Amino acid sequence: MKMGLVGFAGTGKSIVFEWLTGEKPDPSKVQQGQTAMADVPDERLAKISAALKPKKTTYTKVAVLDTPGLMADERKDNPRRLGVIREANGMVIVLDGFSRSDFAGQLRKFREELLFADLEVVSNRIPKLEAGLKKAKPAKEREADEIELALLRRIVAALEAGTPAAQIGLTTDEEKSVRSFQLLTLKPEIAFVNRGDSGFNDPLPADLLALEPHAIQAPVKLEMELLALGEEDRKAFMADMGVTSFHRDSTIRAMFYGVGREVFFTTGEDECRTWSIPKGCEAVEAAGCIHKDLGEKFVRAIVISYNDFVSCHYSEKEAKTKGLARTEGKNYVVKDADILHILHSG
Ligand SMILES: Nc1nc2c(ncn2[C@@H]2O[C@H](COP(=O)(O)OP(=O)(O)OP(=O)(O)O)[C@@H](O)[C@H]2O)c(=O)[nH]1
Ligand SMILES: [Mg+2]
Repeated sequence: MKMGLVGFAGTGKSIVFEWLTGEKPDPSKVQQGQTAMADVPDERLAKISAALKPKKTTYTKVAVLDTPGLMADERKDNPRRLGVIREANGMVIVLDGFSRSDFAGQLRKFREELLFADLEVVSNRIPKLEAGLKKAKPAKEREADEIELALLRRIVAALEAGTPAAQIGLTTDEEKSVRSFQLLTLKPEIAFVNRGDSGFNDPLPADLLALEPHAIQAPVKLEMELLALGEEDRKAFMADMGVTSFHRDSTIRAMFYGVGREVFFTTGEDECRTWSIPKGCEAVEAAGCIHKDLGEKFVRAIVISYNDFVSCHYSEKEAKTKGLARTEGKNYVVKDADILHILHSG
């Protein structure tokens, strides 16, 4: 799962990257984008591990991608800069909240760049299809090209009217047929306000939340400076600055859940861990996330919901005795935080 940090130049993407991953991006590699991993924190797994004391505790990770900033005036080069993000599953739009207060305006302007970049990719393809249709070709191919052309024209019209591809109502088949474009306006996004040393306890303005209800904020630079201090100094400065909590963990979780991922747990003496799955996935697919073989040789799953596991003192045995460990088949839809024990053949 890869999340791109995107935004106009100087909004603090690289600082956010370091805050989230603990790694400093190399300034000489800005143009091609840089990736580092971050654990997705999970208090529930921390509690499971505290109780079961496995040899190892493993959190699922997200890959965080730092990208080159866009130019607000020299727009021509922006689609190329955005090319770095095409392979990401979603994006975090970083807004300057330390030297500016027009968050909604910044977000609106950035989204225009996404529309513009998608428009360029899709409209480049149209003349090629049109030219191809003028030549003789088998009826089946012609029909497929005509369908694609109509779809692309529909997308172009929508983008030109300011509608992101995600809001056109594409069918699953249509989405498949435009997958190779890796449209930016089809990707899930959240807005992140990178606050300065003040204002970070204020609620986000309503005009921003109207555009992006899941927008989040944190004073990134300040939090990094505080985290670098010794405990006593940190406490004193936190009280001084009005910082009551740190936002790194909740930000990574918002990024993870914001693109439609969830987790399930596996537990054991050797290892307890979280596994990343798409929301609504079936047990057999979840098993395949652990290991391809486990998906192929899936027989059934023993499922305990997290709350039941807690009430059973983190014991599968106790859950079984109390009838709280369900036996589920391939098509069981896994819920966030289910504890799964996959039984397999061979
Ligand atoms: N005061 C203040 N300055 C910040 C904050 N975040 C970033 N900056 C400053 O903004 C400038 C740009 O930060 P970067 O993290 O390099 O921004 P960027 O978005 O990666 O920039 P590009 O890669 O050029 O697009 C630096 O001089 C930072 O010190 C903040 O929270 N407070
Ligand atoms: Mg940068």
